[in-house]
This record gives sequence, C-alpha cells and structure tokens, in this order.
Amino acid sequence: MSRELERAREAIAAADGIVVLTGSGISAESGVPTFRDAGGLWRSYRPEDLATPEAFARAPGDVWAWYHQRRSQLAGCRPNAGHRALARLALGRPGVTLVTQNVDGLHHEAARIEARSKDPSPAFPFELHGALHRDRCSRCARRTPAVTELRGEELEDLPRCEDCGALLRPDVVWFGEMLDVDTLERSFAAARAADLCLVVGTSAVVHPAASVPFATMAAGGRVIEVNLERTPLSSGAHATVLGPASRILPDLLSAWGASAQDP
Ligand code: BV8
Ligand code: ZN
Repeated sequence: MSRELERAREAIAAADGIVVLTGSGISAESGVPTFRDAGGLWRSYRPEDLATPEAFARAPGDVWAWYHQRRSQLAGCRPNAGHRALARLALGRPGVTLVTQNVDGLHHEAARIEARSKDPSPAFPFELHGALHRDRCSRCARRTPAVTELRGEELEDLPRCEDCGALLRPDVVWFGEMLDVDTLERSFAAARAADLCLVVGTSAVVHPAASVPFATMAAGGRVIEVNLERTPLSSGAHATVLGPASRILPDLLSAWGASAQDP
C-alpha cells in the first residue's frame, strides 16, 4: 500500500466529522465528460458561450441544445465503484456530509443502490451547482423534472413554464450566478465542523465550491485528496492519493464494506 494511501486511511479512521467534496473526476469513469481535462467539455466549448445567464439571454437555443446533448449522454451513465464506496461511507457511519459540484445525480443513485431503499435522505448529497435532471423557470423559479425532448432550437420551440409561460432553463448554477444560499451555508457549516475533508476528482479552481476544503483547514482540520494529478490543494493536503477514484476509493474506504453486486 502506498504511504499516501496509508496516511489517508489513518486520517479517515481517526476522524470524527468528515466532509467530502467531489468534482467531475469522480464521474469520469462512468462516462461523464469532465470540464478541464484533455477532452473535457471546456476543451470544445468556452464556458462563457454556454454556461452563463448572458449566453442564455443571447442564444437560448444553443444553450438548450448543449444541455440536451449532455442529458442524452448522461442517460446511459451509472454510478461507478467510487460513487458507491462514498455512499457506503455516508450510510455506514455518522458525521459524513457529501458535497458535490456535479450535476449528474450519480451520488444520489449510488446511495439508492447501496441503501437498498427507494430513496436515501434528500440531503444526500448537497448539490452546490444544481442538477441536470431538473428544469427551472427563468421567471418564477418553478422546478420541474427535465424535459425529455427538445422540439428545436428556435425561440418558439424552446420549453416554457406551464405556470407563467417564461422560458425554462436547466436547474444548474451558471458562471456569475449565486449558488443556493441554504445549500452553500449547510455545506460550509459541515466543512467548518469537520476534522477531515476528503476531496475527490476536482481541479479545485471553481469558487465558492473550491473553498470548502480550506474551511475545514481553517478550523484546524485536515484535507485528503484523491485525483489523477496534483491540484492547488495538494501542497496543503495531509495526503494526496494519485489514481482513478473508482479504484482508490473502494480501497481507501474498505472498512465500510465491499461493493454490493449490481441489483
Ligand atoms: C459565483 C454547473 C458570484 C453548470 C458550473 C476569479 C477567481 C475566483 C473566482 C472567480 C474568478 N472569476 C470569476 C469567478 C467566479 C466563478 C469561478 O470560480 N470561476 C473560475 C473558473 C475562475 N464562480 C462562479 O461564477 C460561481 N458563482 O461566484 O457567483 C455571485 C455572488 C453574488 C451574487 C451573484 C453572483 C458559480 C460557479 C458554478 C459554475 N457552474 N457547472 C454545468 O455543469 O454546466 S462549474 C463546473 O466546474 C462544474 O460544476 C464542475 O463541477 C466545476 C468544477 O470543475 P471540476 O469538477 O473540478 O472538473 P474539472 O474538469 O475542472 O477537473 C476534473 C478533475 O478530476 C481534474 O483534476 C482531473 O485530474 C480529475 N480526474 C479526472 N478523472 C479522474 C479524476 N480524478 C480521479 N479519478 C478520475 N478517474
Ligand atoms: Zn414560471
């Protein structure tokens, strides 16, 4: 076992409160594209062109086409062993809060599989950047399940709110938009109360999400990182375990059981 993995395991075993922060890297092996890796989403598109309120005001059809394509891509993706190991940790011991930047819903699905229940607690995980499987009205903020088809990209073809008639939009947080205050406050309260922050699969460049581990450190806690590469967090981390999350996490969290067979 690598020295870093051993240090990480010891820190997890010794921890009282654990806050977990995940990014798109944990879903990469489920087939969900990351953002900034080679081949990542932002390699082919500029975030300013598609993931901002200005882009939606300027070209709502382009934004809808991009998100509809991402939703179709996501339809065939399943939680991987990394998601499921984190679900078992959260279900298997008290004091674990999972905070994700991802909008793919795979943590919730992993918890549903591991808990063998119909639905895990709705607060699992805290989704800082929203959810791709939901739409939101751009005027009255009414939330509805994601539309399943896109008739076209002209303004008259785009999905509209049944209540007020305004354009719907994917229920995700775009650049320059404020995150949901309650989710943000609960995530940072958990980070300050935790003595360990486990960070998985994020380049740690998008704020305020990337500040979660620093809140744990500022309160005297430690950070463990699982990633393919070092990030701005690595220099201050107690341990950085390099490798794919779907291999590292089941090993790192084996005290909370092995992966159940697919249901
Ligand atoms: C806000 C949802 C203010 C939509 C996303 C200058 C400095 C600091 C901040 C800013 C700045 N200029 C502007 C800002 C603010 C800005 C920001 O942080 N910009 C950054 C880019 C500089 N933030 C915002 O705009 C936020 N809002 O600040 O509002 C405000 C205040 C008051 C009132 C009004 C407004 C909103 C940010 C949210 C944006 N939405 N996504 C969608 O999905 O379409 S961000 C997007 O990036 C995703 O959510 C993603 O999760 C997030 C972070 O990316 P990562 O998840 O880290 O993915 P990435 O590809 O970057 O990295 C993957 C990592 O995984 C890599 O390290 C790779 O090595 C690793 N990996 C890959 N495979 C594996 C793996 N690891 C393990 N195993 C593997 N198999
Ligand atoms: Zn409406």
